[in-house]
Amino acid sequence: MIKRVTCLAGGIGAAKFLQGLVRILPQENITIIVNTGDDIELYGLHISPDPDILMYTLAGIVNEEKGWGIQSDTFNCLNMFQKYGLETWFKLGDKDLATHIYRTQLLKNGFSLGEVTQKLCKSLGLKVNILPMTNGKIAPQILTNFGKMHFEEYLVKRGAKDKVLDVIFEGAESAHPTPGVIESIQDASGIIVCPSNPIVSIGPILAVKKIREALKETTAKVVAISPIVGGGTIKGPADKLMRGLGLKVSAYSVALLYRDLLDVFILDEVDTVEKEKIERLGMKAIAANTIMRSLEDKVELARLALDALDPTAY
Ligand code: FO1
Repeated sequence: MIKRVTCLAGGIGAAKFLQGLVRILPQENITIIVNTGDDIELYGLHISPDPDILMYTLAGIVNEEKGWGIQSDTFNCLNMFQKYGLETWFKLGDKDLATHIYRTQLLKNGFSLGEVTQKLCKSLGLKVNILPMTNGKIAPQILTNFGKMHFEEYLVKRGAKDKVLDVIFEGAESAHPTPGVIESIQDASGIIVCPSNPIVSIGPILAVKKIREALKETTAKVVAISPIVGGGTIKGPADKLMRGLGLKVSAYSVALLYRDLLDVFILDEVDTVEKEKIERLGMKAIAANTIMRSLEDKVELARLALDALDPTAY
């Protein structure tokens, strides 16, 4: 069995998958390179949606219904902001705000985003190694018929209703991987690309040149799980973004985006017809249930990914 894995992750889809993975592997053996492209500054605070979604989920405190935020949180601070006439479209709960205040304070005191994330994880009792993809800034800008905007503005403030024309990765050229990221790819016995948005979650991670290079060079097997099922998304705007970029919304399109990196691609059983076409891209394709409704589904999918990474398995 695979011993040490490194995962590439966005928010909600990845968090569900990782809930299964931590039931199989010791947390200490898992490194997660997480997207920080959704990071946003609001009220002078540094918000890191994807790292927080992973942290809260794995710590068992996430609002399960939404997939983000903290369970039973209150919104007193946000209500007060509203009284002061501030914009409150991004729903930050009181407990969640504590994370952002502490993160911002640590960043101000000279800690890097990677160090801050480590501190937060430790305080929440986590032993997984969550590494922001970069300590720098890569903010994908969504170019729409309404203008260019931050991803959260496109998704939350404007409800993903604008026509997407392009996605621009500002800052990607000059971004460096967070210390430990490249080593985690080189030392892993297998790499998993979680079922996350390929454009704005995995896209920004792969836009960091050295990360993409390390993934190409690693001798460990790389498996990806399709976030696209039956020509649509389970959650989030991946379909709209893919369409905006001129891509067909299919598991095949996701495999095509990752083709230079992958050994194995897991697609949903409803998309079995795409299997052969995907294998012609030069990777093994496995059709299985990828919808994670229960904990058993999550564990089963994680086990399938681990088995697919095991070089002794085939
Ligand atoms: N998503 C929403 O749809 N509405 C929100 O108001 C919202 C607030 C929020 C606050 C903290 C956080 O960590 C995540 C939050 N999200 C919210 C989720 C987030 O917008 C996206 O799902 C991720 O950025 C995509 O992975």
